[in-house]
Amino acid sequence: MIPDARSASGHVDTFARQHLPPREQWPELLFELPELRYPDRLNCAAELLDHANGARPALYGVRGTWTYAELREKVDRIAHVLRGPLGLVPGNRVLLRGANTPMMAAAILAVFKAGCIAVPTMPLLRARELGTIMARAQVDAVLCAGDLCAELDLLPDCPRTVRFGGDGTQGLEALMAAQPAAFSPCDTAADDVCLIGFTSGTTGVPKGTMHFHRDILAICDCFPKHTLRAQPDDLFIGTPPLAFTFGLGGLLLFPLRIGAAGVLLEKLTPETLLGAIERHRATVCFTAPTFYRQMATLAPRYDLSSLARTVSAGEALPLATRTAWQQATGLRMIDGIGATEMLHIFISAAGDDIRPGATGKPVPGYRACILDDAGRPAGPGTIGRLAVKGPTGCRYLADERQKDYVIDGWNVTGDAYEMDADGYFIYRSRVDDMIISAGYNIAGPEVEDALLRHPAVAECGVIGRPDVERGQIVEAHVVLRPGHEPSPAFTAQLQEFVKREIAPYKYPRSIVYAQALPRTETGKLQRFRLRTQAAKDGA
Ligand code: 3UK
Repeated sequence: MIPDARSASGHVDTFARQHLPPREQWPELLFELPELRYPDRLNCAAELLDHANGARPALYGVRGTWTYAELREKVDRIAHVLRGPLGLVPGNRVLLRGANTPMMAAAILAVFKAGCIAVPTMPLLRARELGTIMARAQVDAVLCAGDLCAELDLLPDCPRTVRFGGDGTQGLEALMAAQPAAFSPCDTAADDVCLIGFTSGTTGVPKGTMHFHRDILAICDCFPKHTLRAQPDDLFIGTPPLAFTFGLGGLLLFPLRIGAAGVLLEKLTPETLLGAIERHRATVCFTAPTFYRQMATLAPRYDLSSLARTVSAGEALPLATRTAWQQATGLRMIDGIGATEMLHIFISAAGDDIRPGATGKPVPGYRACILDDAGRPAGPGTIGRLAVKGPTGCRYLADERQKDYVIDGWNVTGDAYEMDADGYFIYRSRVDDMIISAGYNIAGPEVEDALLRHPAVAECGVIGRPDVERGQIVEAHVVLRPGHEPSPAFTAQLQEFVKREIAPYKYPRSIVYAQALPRTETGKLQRFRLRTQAAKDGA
């Protein structure tokens, strides 16, 4: 299809097309790879489910396994519930709330198949945050896991809500039982919106990113196909919530696209994830760098021989964590940078292409460059803003911030990166997190990486603390491993250690000890919370 042409929408409710940014504010889209030339009419859930071998396993959960035939039947019955008893029409928004379970996955796919728009939300969100999302996406109905309904009850005008995950005698399961087992997919356009993914929003009002049916397939046909190179007999496992596009892709869409299977488990810890890998004999794991760091220490107690590939994303992978993981498991980590705006990973490397210290190269289907201060593409060796384009890209739901993310057709992610002479992209820091101390630019992650090489350091986060003399000073927030105690002498020892690892002017002049670091549900360190704390302490 011609990327700019729009075939007739399958939506009856035209909310999505009305709230897309104006076309001139979209990023440029690339469909150069032959596998990205999708037909004009496309329903991604039908593509993922309706051609599969029904006898093969699709999803594993604590309550058992669903084959592709079983998953498809659940999805079809839920789609009937949405369009029948719930009275929804194509284009309506359905908010989904639940932990990672096969039923949550089926509900998301059913929304796609019914031609509605899924608005998945993280389990830890509170009523106020849910209310904001409901208002922004003008949600028409809610599907909520029974154990997470309390927050919704606090909302004065929550749309019609159906609960799922009970004993099957009430709620969604009871409605499903009364519906036909097969649903013919809504005839949607490839560029009809099917997903509004809200950013985990470290600051400000969350942004809704709008994605099309073809985007769902495009992410499956880029990173997993060309970089991960997963196969039908792979078994995917990991922690990111399905409401985070890292998890939606890695644990659900990617396996389904190739007829493989995914394990969906809730409330995973490093220990229970390791146990689940061993029990299920999982082959592909998706999680955040901090999880791998903690798992590396525990790995010798588990049989992880089934694991063939592990993917790290969500934040920068410290070299120390890459090394620890490889020493513990023999596996070379596939680091990949993705973003909710881009839907999934767009720079990565696997196997012999991995260069420790670099994220990798643009995933086939994507292009990337570094923009200098003047906004022009810079050559190797310049630290600047990372810019990317590909088949997917940023389209915020009615949001002024579209103009900040898309510049001259490039998606500008807010990350400071550098490209080397071989075209590898090296992460430095978030643009806003760059520390400027006495005129020096210091990237916090580099100091973190040095600290993480000290055997007593479990976790750390490095920020700039306001300072009269130097503007900012480097401050490290450190969690020690069991058996180590903070003391002034130990602080001096850590500082000396860093000075030996990296240029001495980068050493943390202040070290604060903590029991844990503030993180989002997606595993990201909340540096702004460390900074507010530093500002408070200073006042
Ligand atoms: C940071 C990384 C360095 C980076 C995501 C994979 O994280 C995801 O989406 P978000 O919208 O955040 C995007 C931002 O997170 N980041 C992510 N991965 C890396 N920084 N190295 C990495 N490997 O600042 C980026 O701009 O929450 C990740 C797939 C889907 C996703 N949504």
